[in-house]
Formats: sequence, structure tokens, C-alpha cells
Amino acid sequence: MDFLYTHETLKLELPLNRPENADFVILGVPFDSTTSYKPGTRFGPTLIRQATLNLESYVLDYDVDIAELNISDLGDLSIVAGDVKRTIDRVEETLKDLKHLNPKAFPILLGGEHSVTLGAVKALKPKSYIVFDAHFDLRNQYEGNPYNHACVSRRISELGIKEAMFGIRSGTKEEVEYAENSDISWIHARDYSFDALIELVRPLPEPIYLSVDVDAFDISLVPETGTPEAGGLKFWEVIEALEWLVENKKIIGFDIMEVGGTTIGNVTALTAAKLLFYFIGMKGKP
Ligand SMILES: [Mn+2]
Repeated sequence: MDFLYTHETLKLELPLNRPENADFVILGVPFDSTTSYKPGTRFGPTLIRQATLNLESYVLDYDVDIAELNISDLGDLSIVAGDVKRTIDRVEETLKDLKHLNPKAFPILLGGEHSVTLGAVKALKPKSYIVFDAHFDLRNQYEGNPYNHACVSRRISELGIKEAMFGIRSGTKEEVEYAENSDISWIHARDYSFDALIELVRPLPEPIYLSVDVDAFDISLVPETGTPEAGGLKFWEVIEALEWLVENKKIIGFDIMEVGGTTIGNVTALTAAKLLFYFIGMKGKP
């Protein structure tokens, strides 16, 4: 089967399988359109794949070689430049096609501005959405656009999906009030702890979609992202949280978003690539 809206680009440095046989299927979404501060997330998927050249496929912590797992890379979505809504629709359609082709495939998106996560959520229909992010993204609209990256969590919440947010350290008074009124739980990056995370995520209904906007990390780990914010989470804090979630909750999709920059080997892409290999390792370990 051909996917209508994808094209091949730089591949992961792993032996790859066909999507119909794969346990993990990767889709790049090289999109930035509503990015409001630093452009460049359109290069995110390529930068992440290239940064995997620097990594060992053997993930030390889990004693698993992800080169032995069934991974497929669909390449990149053919985005509609300047049209976030149609690009979101293409993400949704492509992931629906994928689940039709291979219901056991676990999709992983590499982005790309965060707005397109909405397409993945609409395709996969989780009951909860857990996001690591510096920002609430709970605006009703931003710069006149309800599909702006600053609105993605709001659109997801309006689908009746429960939300929990970690790493938050930037938002408006209206967003805080919306979170309060909509039963959205969140922890300020400053107050983050593993125990606090468990308390918020334990009661969430399953299945769950997991999203990492890389700006959740401390800015030193992700200087090349759309809207960097000082004072974020440590790499191992996020890994530890993901390990617990993968172990204890039914997760049906994952993404790593908002990787930007224009330079091969940039710090943000190296952080994202390491996160990708760890996630596949923890999810795929026997
Ligand atoms: Mn963000």
C-alpha cells in the first residue's frame, strides 16, 4: 500500500521493515507555519533522523538493541505549506490508513510544530492526553487561528479527552482559568517531581496519547525550538516518567515535537534523537 501523503526522506540509521509488519511506525511532519518566535521546526524530522547517526542502537539501560525491533519509517508527511488545518487533516488520514493497514502498529510522530499533534489524536482517539510542554497551549485562538500551535491542547480538550501537563512554566491567566474549569491537571516545572506526576496520571482513563514538546526540557537541552523557555525539566526526569507510563498505562501513540534549527547535529536534535531511541527501547524491550 502507498500512503497518499508521504514521501521518503533521510531514514533512521536502523534496519527498517515495511509498515505492514512493523511494531513501531515513524512519521515525520516537517511543518512550521504558525511557529511564532523561532522558525525551523520544518527541519525537525530530518535533524532528528540525522542525529540518530550519533547513537548506539543498543540502549544501555534496558539491555535492548532497537536495531532488532520491528521499526518502519514512513518518511515525511507531504505537508500543505502555510495551511495548518489541511496538514492536521493529512496527519489524521495517514495515521488512519496506517492503523487500517496494520492495527498493531505503534505510531511515533517526529515534528514539526505542535499543532499537528491534533491530527494524531483525532486518528487514534485516546481517552487521555499526557503532554510534556513549557506551555499550556490552551488558547482558544492565536493570531486569529484556532489551529495555531498555541491552541493544540485546547482543541484536544474540546474532544472530551482528559489532559495532564508537565513542565509548564508559561501561560496566560485565561489559560490557567481554562485548565481549572476544564479539570486539566498540570504541574509547574519548578514543582515537578516523579511522585507528583504519578499522582496526576494514575487516575487518567486509558488508552493514552503521549506528547513531548521538547521545550518542556531545560532550555540548555533544546536551544533550537520554536518557543524556548528557561527553567525546564531534566532529561532523566522525562525518561523516568515515560518509563513508568509505558510500564503501567496503555499508551497508543507518541510524538516528539517542536525540534528546530537549521544545523546538522544541533543540541535539540541530539536530545530528541536520544529520547526517541530510549522510548523505542523501553516500549520494545521484551
Ligand atoms: Mn511548548
